[in-house]
Amino acid sequence: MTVGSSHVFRPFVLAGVVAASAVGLAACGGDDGGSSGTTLPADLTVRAVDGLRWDAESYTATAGDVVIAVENDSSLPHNLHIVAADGTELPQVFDIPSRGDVESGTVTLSAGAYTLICTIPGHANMRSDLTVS
Ligand SMILES: [Cu+2]
Repeated sequence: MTVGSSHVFRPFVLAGVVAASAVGLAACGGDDGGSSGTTLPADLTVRAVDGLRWDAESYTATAGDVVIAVENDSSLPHNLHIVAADGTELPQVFDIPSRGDVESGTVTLSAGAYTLICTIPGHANMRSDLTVS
């Protein structure tokens, strides 16, 4: 019986020392509790008011990192979505479920025209312009 020449070589490659696991945890914690302060250091404040509307029909901001504070000064829950002129919706969404809620965050905006909307059913009237320059 002839066994074929099936020499299996398993070359061991001694690759240097495996680097120890250096896992860097980047923890970003930045939730501010409901501080009862009134004035937030925001570049742009958008307020939902009774009558299913934002407190202004148009807003302006300066291109770059824009700190936006969204306040609920109405009796209904709202959210704020930012839609660019080409219809693209920015990933940041501000939820303000009840009166007195304020949610703030930083959004990087380039110059252009945007629309601020609330996507809650029946709130289609909540549309305001945001001009970034
Ligand atoms: Cu709404």
